[in-house]
Amino acid sequence: MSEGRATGRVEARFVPLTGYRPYPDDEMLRRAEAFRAEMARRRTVRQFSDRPVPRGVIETCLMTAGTAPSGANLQPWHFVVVKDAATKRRIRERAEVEEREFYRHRASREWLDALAPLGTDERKSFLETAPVVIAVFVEKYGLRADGSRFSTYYATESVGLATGLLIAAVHHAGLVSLTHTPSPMGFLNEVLARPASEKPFLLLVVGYPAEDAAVPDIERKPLEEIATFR
Ligand code: IYR
Repeated sequence: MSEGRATGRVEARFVPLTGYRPYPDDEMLRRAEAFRAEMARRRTVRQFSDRPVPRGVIETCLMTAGTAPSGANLQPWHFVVVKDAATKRRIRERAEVEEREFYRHRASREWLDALAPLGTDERKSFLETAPVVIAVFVEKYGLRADGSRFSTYYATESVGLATGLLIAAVHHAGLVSLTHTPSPMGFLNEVLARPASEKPFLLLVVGYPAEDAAVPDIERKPLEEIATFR
């Protein structure tokens, strides 16, 4: 008898790994390089066109995000896709209140110095101009239909991974994005009617770049600086 504790434990079930595709070394290297080059073209953009984006593209990119690995496969993420002008305006208004505080009082001199090369400030007009603002939430704990709670694990890490895939998917599809983290952003629960079990993670602003979009002249660290081999 090995019933274990009375947890209602579900047995692991396995299926063959049918999705894996092996490549010869030279092809692997070509693929790795092609993907590196594709991702290296991605830039965070702060000036958006108001041109609408196809709904199916956003839906498909969200499904890509949903393929991320997660703690105990609990997939502790929720994405609210905001296109409605009035809701975007409310998010902008609330975000700018916090950002004004941040830039004028809360941020340390060191923090403002670190941000200086990016040219950011308290004005967040992109929250209204861009056609889509995706609010990403972390399920700090799960809620069953009867209102009882269950634990999630590595929830923040999991949502970080999903958001990375979302950013890559949006770029790959031919759109640009901006990760925006108004601080604090608890107001998003109120504006978007999300439960207290969910904590805002970030806003991903998505759309086409404005005609005259410009990006900071900054560089990525070389491999030797970001990796150690031993
Ligand atoms: N949340 C502010 C400040 C800000 C902070 C970091 I760290 C950035 O990389 C960029 C901005 C804002 O969004 O402007």
